[in-house]
Amino acid sequence: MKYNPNEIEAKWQKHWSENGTFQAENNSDRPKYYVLDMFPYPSGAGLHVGHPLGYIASDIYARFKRHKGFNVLHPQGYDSFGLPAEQYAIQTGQHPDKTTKENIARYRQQLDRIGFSFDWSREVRTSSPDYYKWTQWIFIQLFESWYDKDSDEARDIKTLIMEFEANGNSKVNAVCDDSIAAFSADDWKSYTKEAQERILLQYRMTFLAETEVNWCPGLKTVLANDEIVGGVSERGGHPVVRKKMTQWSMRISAYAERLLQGLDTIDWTESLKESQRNWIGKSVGALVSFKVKDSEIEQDNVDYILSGDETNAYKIEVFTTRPDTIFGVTFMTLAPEHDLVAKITTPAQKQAVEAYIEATAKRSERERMADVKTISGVFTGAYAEHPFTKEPVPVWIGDYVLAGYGTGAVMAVPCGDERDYAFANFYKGTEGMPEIKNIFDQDISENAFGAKEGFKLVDSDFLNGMTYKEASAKAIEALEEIEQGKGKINYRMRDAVFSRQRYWGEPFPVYYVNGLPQMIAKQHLPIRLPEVEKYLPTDDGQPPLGNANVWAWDTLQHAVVSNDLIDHKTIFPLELNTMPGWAGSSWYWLRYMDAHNEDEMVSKDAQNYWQNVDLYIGGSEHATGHLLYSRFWNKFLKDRGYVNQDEPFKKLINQGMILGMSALVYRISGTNKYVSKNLKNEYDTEGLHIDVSLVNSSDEIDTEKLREWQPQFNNAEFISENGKFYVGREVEKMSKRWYNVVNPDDICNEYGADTLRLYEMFLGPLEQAKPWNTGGISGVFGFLRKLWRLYFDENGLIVTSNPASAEALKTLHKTIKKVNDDIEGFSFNTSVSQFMIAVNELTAMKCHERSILEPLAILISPYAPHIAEELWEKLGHQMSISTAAFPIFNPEYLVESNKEYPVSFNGKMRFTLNLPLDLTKEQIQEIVMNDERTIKQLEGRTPNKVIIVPGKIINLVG
Ligand code: ANZ
Repeated sequence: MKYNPNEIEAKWQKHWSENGTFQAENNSDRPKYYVLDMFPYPSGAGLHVGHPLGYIASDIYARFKRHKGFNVLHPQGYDSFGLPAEQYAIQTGQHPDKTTKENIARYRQQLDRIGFSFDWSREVRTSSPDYYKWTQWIFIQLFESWYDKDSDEARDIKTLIMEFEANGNSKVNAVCDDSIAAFSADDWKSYTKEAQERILLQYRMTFLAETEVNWCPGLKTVLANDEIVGGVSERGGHPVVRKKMTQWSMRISAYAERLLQGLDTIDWTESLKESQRNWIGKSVGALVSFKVKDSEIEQDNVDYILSGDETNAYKIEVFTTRPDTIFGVTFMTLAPEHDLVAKITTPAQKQAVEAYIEATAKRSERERMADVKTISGVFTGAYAEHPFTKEPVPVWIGDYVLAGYGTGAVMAVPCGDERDYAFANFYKGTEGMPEIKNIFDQDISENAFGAKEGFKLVDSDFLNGMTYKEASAKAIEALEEIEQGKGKINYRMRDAVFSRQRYWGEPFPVYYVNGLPQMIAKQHLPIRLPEVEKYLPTDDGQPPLGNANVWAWDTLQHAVVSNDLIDHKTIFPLELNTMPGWAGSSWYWLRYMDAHNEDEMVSKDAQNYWQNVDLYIGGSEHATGHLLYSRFWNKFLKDRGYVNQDEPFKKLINQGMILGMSALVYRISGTNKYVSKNLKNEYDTEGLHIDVSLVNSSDEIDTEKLREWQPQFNNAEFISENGKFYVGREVEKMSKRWYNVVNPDDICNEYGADTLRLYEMFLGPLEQAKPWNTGGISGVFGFLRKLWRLYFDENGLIVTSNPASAEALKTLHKTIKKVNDDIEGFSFNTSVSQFMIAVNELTAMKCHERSILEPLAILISPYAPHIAEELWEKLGHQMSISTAAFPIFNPEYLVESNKEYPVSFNGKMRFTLNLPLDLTKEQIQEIVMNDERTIKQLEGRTPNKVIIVPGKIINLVG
């Protein structure tokens, strides 16, 4: 019987699907194990061999855990809202729902061919109304919540309203908008409903705010920071500018500290945790207030009055991580966008300041952060007052200060901060730039900045002689005393903008009454995406949903109705933005637990049983986007009692990228002549990518096929070497653009999915990036054929029930131990080598014993499940091999009973002798002396001495 992968694989894929073999149970006495993959975005290009790498690893682990007796949840679905489908729709007019469904069908076919043990009965699609109903519901929960800093959790907004009714807002310690005016209980009760709504909006976990956003004119949408790379949009590479817009935002900043602390409780790589820590960016320091000299505050600018201060002067508040350097303040710098700039600039400086502001508005925040070298700014003409010395401190504006960080203003200490130093030096000698104050007992040069442990303070009044830590604490104390400062922890992470000007995303369950947002009740969800004629924004700049004609909410019928009916009495306009790509992926792991529940996002029972994800495998590109947002929503849902675990993903592994092996032909510049690779240095050439499928395993191409491939080669001239034409190879990202994409379907057709799975693992350690090299694949295929031949010959099964030899048992148990340890340690590539060794050894032993070959099939089944099922069935089993227990390692079989002794004569090894280990020295000596080879070596002599170290050596001397 021959190994025929195509037949076997189709048979078992059908069997698994028809029998629901991998369906997880929500009620089980077995322990649970939840293995999750990052679900794919179903793009039009389909899968290439890089995509399934992580899925194969997680599938091996899931199958392994089933063998170990766990009830395994290993689901799959689609992250199916997103920009590419929308852009395709804009270009072709096809509804994104249609193309998305087609892409999903193709993905499903490709995934099925690889033999994954997914529980497809739980499939989710973020773009399906049954699913986004719950995304909308979560949004409503966020709207109905506020963050209480005292209990450090999100709470029902009703509790806040009760507090307002009882005590006003004076005792409320919330994460909320800045500068909310104080009000009493009586004030609150006297406010109109509308005024109350406006106040509440400043406290809600999701809120409408005029924010400065990254606006991408090319894509006509707002982008999140992590969607911008190098100042341009990640998709399409369009420029991004800053713009003020009213947007939905999420108060993720409320969770900054908990997101940071939670990292210590989960099993993720240090590098991943570090990127989250950096993103959250915790800074411990102080807020310090400086009064602006000779400034008279205007009546409507009460926000800027120092609390408890009667002087009526504007104040500049700064955030500093180095309060110890307060006596080193040489000047101050405000961000050009700072509200105070217009108020304090002197008439003489007005023109220069305005010109500068206009120039900087063109540069994006990203550019400004990255740009340490170009220092530029302008003096405002105003002076602040030093809180202790009362000396005047000139106030500048400069674009190295970011409006969105801290307070958007800094106290500039050139002796302690590199940028302040560069700035002071650049403007040295100009109006408003004093001499640099050095407050350290060391010389300051460009290389000596920062919190140097050894530095002591001088010229710093009550801080003299102290080091940085002591002085910081002392300075904060002193500032608190004069009510001009306090300790403050700052986080770099900003609240997350949640509105997108796109069509293909979740609609908000929101309508507007007098400009105030209202939520649609849960029982009327989902609010389905409306039909539109065009997927582009409207001509007057509204988002694409502005094109919809039926997009108004009838509060009596509880239905979406025609816009013509809007009367602002009972029928109101609906929100035109949609949710961002991360909305649907921030909770999908919960839905898999209870995918068909129509009444709840996930039932309590399902949550209690499945808890959270035990193992999550996916790409490292999601380190700060998806993985932070998911942790945020999970913590929020926990606060509100919908989930019971603090962290969604206990263990996380990033698979490395599989790179493509591009193929290049070399064209002589300015001609249509091409030269074989080794001749290219003789000419001035340029490399052109060609399709890797045209190249054979020796890097040779058939030039006739190349001519047919693309018209530019039709009439080309090829200069070959020795009648052969070779291409160059380069390792690059796998991409259609480089024609280096390998389709898993092709590998499955030629060798089968089991070979593909083994080979992807065999390429190298899971977490490393590695090039795809089709060359090695036939070796893996050969291995599977060899495995097959342990069980079958031409006539059929050759498995015997004879007892196994000690050697065969040793090979088996070595393999059990290795594979078990490898899978537990996620070292899948080394298991594949062990399988090859084992099969070679067993073949050499001619081992066909059932007691060896049955456990061997189980060992291999997580990696090559189809062949394993077939062997298992042919061995006479009725149940799927996935129900078989993982073989148990018995160390006794590894204990050596014999030793291959080296036998030496005067120190020279002449032959070896295999003897049982339990012989005495005397017994060994007797056997050695009687061995024919010894007699021959001694030629009749008697050795002076026979040295025997049992278990080690035999040496005859003399
Ligand atoms: C005085 C000082 C003296 C500072 C010194 C540093 C060294 P991190 O760690 O990133 O939080 N800063 C504050 N707000 C800023 C803004 N909006 N744009 C640019 N820079 C800003 O850094 C905090 C430090 O960065 C603050 O401490 C402030 O400069 C500056 F020897 O204040 B420091």
